[in-house]
Amino acid sequence: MQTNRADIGLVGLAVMGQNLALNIADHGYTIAVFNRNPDKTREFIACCERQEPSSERLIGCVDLAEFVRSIKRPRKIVLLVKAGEATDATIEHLLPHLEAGDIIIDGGNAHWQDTTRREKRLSALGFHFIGSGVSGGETGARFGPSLMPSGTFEAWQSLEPIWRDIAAKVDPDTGKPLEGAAPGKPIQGGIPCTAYIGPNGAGHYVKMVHNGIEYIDMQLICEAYWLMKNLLGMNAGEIGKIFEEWNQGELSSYLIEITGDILQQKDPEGDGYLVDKVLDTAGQKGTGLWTAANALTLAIPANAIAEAVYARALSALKDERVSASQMLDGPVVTQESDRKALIEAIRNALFCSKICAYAQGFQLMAEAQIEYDWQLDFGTIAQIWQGGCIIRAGFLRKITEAYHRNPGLMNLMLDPYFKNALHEGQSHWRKAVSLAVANGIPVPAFGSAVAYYDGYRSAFLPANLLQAQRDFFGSHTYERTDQPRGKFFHLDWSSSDRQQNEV
Ligand code: NBP
Repeated sequence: MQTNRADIGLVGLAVMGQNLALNIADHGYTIAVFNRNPDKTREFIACCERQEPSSERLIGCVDLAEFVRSIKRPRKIVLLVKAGEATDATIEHLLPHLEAGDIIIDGGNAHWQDTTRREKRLSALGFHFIGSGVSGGETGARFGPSLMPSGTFEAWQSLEPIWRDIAAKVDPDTGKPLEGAAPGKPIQGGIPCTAYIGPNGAGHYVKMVHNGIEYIDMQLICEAYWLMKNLLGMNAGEIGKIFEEWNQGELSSYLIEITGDILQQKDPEGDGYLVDKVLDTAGQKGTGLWTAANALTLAIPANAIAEAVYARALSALKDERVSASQMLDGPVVTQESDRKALIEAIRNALFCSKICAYAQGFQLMAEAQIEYDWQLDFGTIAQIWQGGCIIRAGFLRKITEAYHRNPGLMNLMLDPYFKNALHEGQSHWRKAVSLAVANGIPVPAFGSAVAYYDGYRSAFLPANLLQAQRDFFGSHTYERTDQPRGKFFHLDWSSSDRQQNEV
């Protein structure tokens, strides 16, 4: 084995690691690969030698010391192992073999606080640690993922050429993902969907918010489908065609595109459409939950994102729902006669709700950067998401433009483009939500998005009463509308003289 030959190393040869290694090799880099179970390494190398044009740039290692020695210094070692304990275990095994200045890059779905903890520990030992969100699943890893790296800027500069090469690319003129990559034939040119996000856990934080947005994007699409099915009696194939049409307009996105395909898929094992036979219980891996929990911690109203997590939880209560459906009554569903008008109302409900959901995600990141001492570039983050990842959409280019117009934008809904869209779409949006409620069709994400919009645009909310209640039972004090902010009062609500005191 010739030492110091590989440009980069990678540990973890499951689906993501194998595909990312091949992507890196396709871009002309020599890469050493290692897996805990050596048989996987041997199988991977043997398989690549049979069918991969870039296989000569792969160095399979079954010994960890030999793997580390094979990499040029300062070493760059990508981890794509199961997130959590496996990542810590892999780092511990690697440490005795590393030298000062070497860089570990965790591409797993780590919780951002774990990344911050690991970065702190490794930098104290003289190593660099980059946490890089990787989005796009297996195909993204192979032909261009969206990459969200953070750590020291020095370490990023060392990794940057490779990360920019392997990332998804978008057309600089249209913002559309450049497609057509094949084994040994990567995309040339275009804007790479990666950029330095910030220090310590910032990259994994942004990846977490991406996943939270992915949850709500998917839930909103499901609610649009459910309304067309229940209020218009359309079958899956017909609804799939509507999604195909929507994919030509402002809703154009990967998720709308695959929804059109999914809905038109016939059941390969019988009559009708496959989606009608898929059991209505959705799983989750936790990143949506992390986003919602962090929003609660930071007191940011990301209610639509949280609703998407709850919607999956409710879907999982299948047996309870089946029982309850026999016991709890609701209204009789009245089908709408004006199909064209309702479809347009649902399209607007989807678009307006999507604006609110993204506004919530970006507002959460805006608060996080203050709380965790980062400086996030929101226009760039939206650009990184334009290609490679699951939420890729034309819509994200509008977000990039909004933050370029006004880097200090307080809320996405206040940008002229999005404000206009909300103003134009809101009567349809309200109609769709009202019809859903009147007919007993659950639309938690549409409903919470419209409540967010109405709450955010309200100069007054009933929190006056709420704060008075808090003062009544807990002496929590209140401010007065006719006094300057910061002056607090308390009333002894239950005593006979009810004196108000400034506190
Ligand atoms: P998995 O998440 O299924 O992890 C399997 C890999 O982890 C194998 O290489 C396995 O080695 C290794 N591993 C385990 Br398990 N425990 C280990 C330990 N204690 N020490 C060393 N290695 C250990 O693989 P994946 O689906 O390819 O995902 C890899 C990472 O990328 C994960 O963090 C995942 O969350 C993230 N991610 C996945 C996707 C996706 O679409 N799948 C997308 C984006 C990010 P072994 O072969 O010896 O058991």
